[in-house]
Amino acid sequence: MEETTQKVLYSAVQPSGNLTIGNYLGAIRNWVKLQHEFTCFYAIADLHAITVKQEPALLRRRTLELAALYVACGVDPAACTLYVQSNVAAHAELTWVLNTLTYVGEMERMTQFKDKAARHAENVNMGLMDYPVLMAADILLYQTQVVPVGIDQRQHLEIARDIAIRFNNRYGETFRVPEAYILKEGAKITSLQDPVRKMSKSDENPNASVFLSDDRDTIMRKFRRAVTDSDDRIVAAEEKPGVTNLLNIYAAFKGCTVPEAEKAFQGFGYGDFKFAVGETVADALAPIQAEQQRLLADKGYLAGILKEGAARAAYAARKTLSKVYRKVGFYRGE
Ligand code: ATP
Ligand code: LTN
Repeated sequence: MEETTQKVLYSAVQPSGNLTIGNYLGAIRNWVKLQHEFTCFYAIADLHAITVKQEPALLRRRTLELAALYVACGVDPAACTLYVQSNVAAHAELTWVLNTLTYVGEMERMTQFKDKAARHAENVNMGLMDYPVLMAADILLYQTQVVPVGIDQRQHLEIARDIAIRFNNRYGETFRVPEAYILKEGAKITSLQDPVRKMSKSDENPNASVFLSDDRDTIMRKFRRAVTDSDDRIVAAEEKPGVTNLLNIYAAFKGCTVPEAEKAFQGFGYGDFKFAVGETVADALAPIQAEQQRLLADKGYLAGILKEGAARAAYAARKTLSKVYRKVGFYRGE
């Protein structure tokens, strides 16, 4: 990776479950397009993942699977910095400092916190509440300008900006204030069963989400069962969330616009439409799945990439962290 004046871009996904086509279209796929335009840091957010209960062996396995998936999707480890969040201590260290600039009340108001606290009522831990501050630390450590995420993360981005501005006001210019980068296509893929809700890796209904690991039969079955509505028009419209979602998915995988997708399905019935969307998705995922398996067979290669990524990330992060420690008045020896 060359040192240039390219803008810095940061993003991450949690290894907290099987990834869905929502994660792919909303996040990872865009990373690939952006990796040559920006200086990119792509992380596997395992510190975030443990804010809900994880099985340790599974977390470790999913971390490696996610690394393989990034690469299989086209993230080029030579063009960007790909690493595991917990391998860079600066994330936890900066979080502590930023915590002192963040108010309990504003964390309690975060939509994702409220949702997750309701879903995991038995485990509303401090980490769950602190999640946005850790995410702010991730972003701010690298002097990030651009953060490509799905629309559900917008509120977290706002908080990261607020914290950066607050720190800069109190201690002097230290952090760059990041911008969200939310692409229209794929920004919000919704559940196949309840198409007003986002498609989520942790949905209890197995038919609601299409996973990147699903085989062709499973994908076809899930699309066959996808909720549409009672008329038979294949158009995107607010009152037709199911059909709109399928059109969005189709357009995103085909690389066409939604109006083009509507045109392609003129005269189709819902059955044939859902079949065609399923085929498109299965065709797009097959090569990614094959490549992920190939990579997972070579653990040494993946370990090497992650080790090098962590070293590069740690170097960049340390620069910002040292500055922060100096600004807040920590004794640094002399
Ligand atoms: P969980 O449902 O377990 O909370 P998640 O599916 O939201 O997790 P994350 O790891 O939190 O997954 O998110 C990874 C990235 O995928 C984020 O950039 C997020 O905005 C994006 N993303 C998640 N779900 C969708 C979706 N349905 N549509 C578009 N983007 C999404
Ligand atoms: N919370 C994010 C994952 C994440 C992230 C980040 C995204 C952790 N750290 C920094 C962008 C920038 C999510 O998508 N659920």
